[in-house]
Amino acid sequence: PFLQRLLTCDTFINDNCWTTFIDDTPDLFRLVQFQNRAQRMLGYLGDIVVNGSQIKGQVGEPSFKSEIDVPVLRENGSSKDIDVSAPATEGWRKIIVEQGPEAFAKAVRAYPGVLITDTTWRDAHQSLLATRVRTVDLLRIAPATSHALANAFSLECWGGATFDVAMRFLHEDPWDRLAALRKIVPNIPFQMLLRGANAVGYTSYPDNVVYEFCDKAVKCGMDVFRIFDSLNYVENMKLGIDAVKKAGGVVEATICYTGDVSNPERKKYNLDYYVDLTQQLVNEGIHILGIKDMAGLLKPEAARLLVSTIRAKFPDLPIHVHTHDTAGTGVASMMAAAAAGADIVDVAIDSMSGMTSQPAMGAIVAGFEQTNLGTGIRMADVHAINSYWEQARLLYSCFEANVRSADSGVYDHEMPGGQYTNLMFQAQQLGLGTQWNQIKKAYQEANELCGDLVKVTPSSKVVGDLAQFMVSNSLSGKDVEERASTLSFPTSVIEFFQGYLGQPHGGFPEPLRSNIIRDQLRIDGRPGASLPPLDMAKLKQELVEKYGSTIRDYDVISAALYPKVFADYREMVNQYGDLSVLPTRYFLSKPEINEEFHVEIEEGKTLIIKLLAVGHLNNNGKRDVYFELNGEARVVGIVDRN
Ligand code: 3PY
Ligand code: ZN
Repeated sequence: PFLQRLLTCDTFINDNCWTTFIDDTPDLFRLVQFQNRAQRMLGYLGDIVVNGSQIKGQVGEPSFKSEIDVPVLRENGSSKDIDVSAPATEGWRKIIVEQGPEAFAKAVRAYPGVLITDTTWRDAHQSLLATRVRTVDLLRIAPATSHALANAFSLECWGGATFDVAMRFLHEDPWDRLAALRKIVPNIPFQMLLRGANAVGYTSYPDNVVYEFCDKAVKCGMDVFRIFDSLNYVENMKLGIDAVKKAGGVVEATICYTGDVSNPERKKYNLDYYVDLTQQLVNEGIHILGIKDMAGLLKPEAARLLVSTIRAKFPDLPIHVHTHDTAGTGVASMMAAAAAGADIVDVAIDSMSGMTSQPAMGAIVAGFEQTNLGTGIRMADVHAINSYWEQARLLYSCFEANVRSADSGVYDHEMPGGQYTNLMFQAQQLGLGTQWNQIKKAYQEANELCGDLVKVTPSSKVVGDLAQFMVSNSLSGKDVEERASTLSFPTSVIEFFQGYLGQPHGGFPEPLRSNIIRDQLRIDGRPGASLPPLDMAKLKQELVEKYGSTIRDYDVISAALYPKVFADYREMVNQYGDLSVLPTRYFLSKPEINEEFHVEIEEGKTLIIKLLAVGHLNNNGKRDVYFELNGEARVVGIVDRN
């Protein structure tokens, strides 16, 4: 009975007598801990059985119901399997580790072909599947990827929305993801998206938080930082650039592309604007220039003009181009960019590519074969890796936004790829789904009202919120202008006009700005400059008091960036344990009765679980859910919230 009490009572673990009990009986302690973790996991599974998945954004269940087959790679021209049990030894990361970022940039620039970045592990699923791909599914394909993409410039695997979504919706730790992937893929550089002074958040943070974040990201295994600002406001970017440099990372400072440089009528964001911006970034001592076409507006001719102009002025600067395939021009634009002198282009594995995601890896790799711009990637390997992602995409089908075709209307509304699917989903949630066309039109009008902005997280949210506000309240652009001083605008819109994101190119439109912010604060410089440093030591102490001595410096950064999200995440861990190890199918949907499945909770420790039965609703509003766990019967009482 004593042991039984221990098994079912989490809080008892904090009692002092428990500590001596641990010392006296270590084997029993490990057993109890194991049982405890197992019981908590059954709590999560029982909840799904009774109440269904609570993961935000999920509609229905995964349409893939079996184990994903992990592909086998074969040696060139033979049927011999490549052994992927150990990582590949060749790869571009060696140069970063052995010689540093400058030598790496030089070697990349000197490479005769074109290199690829695979975005499958970050932007592709952010743009197609609401960023919901879990660590466990990345880890399974990581060993083969280390070999198949050994000549890739980088794997984009972190940053952007992945950081908060991991904790907020997937209940897993973003740092653990990075470290685990790094262990399996030591040879290919890892790349992340850093939102300048906003780090991986949506607002400016105190400078010391950005420095700490970058330092820890490098220590955890990050190599290349694509640093941008949502208004191309260089003051915000300088902070990110300096932080990455101090941390020892590769600085890929990035200009966000909007407008159309191939159209002489579009004057605000013309070639001069981008060349001037590049010069300002080069002055900061960057390693690589990123061109971030977040909405897919870079038509092939525009790509040719932009890249060849920058190439001519900055012959030694490696250029890396990112696009989204929303209109369907992605492959053509990336090939035009490479022909004009870009060194690296972004692609996603075929089954995670196209539409709001990046152009298809297979199309681009094949497109460059037999040219002098080969990628060093074998088509057979692309196909092998793709077979995994074809299945994985079905596993995450319940997060599909159901974008089914290209949309060249993007040249008018200019929505970034990630936001396109997101807004479409939100429009449906708000009951505005039938008015999707109106939202797109309103988005265009909202952008014009804001003065024609660079639109990317978080400035894209401002335009999106304003567009939704206009549609919900049946307001035209003219109505907004005329009634601005009396309307209750969304907070994001007010804060943008106050200057909380930074200064937009060409300034704020007046009198709209004054009418919207009225007598509230105006910020005229870098918004984060006035924020006092965050006392990280104090925060750590508070976290240790709350969660115990296992708090790491990484957790302190998570809590500094996302206090509420981190607290909620820890609460989930406290209740259910480490959910990241649960296979995705059972994380998102209940098992069938009598279906047996395995969960490896740590190396060498596997739970064999079977759902046996679900009981009647009892007087406490609970149901008993019966499982078999490693051959023994277990029951968990679950509140029925239906
Ligand atoms: C992000 O900031 O998450 C983006 O993907 C912007 O394109
Ligand atoms: Zn993108």
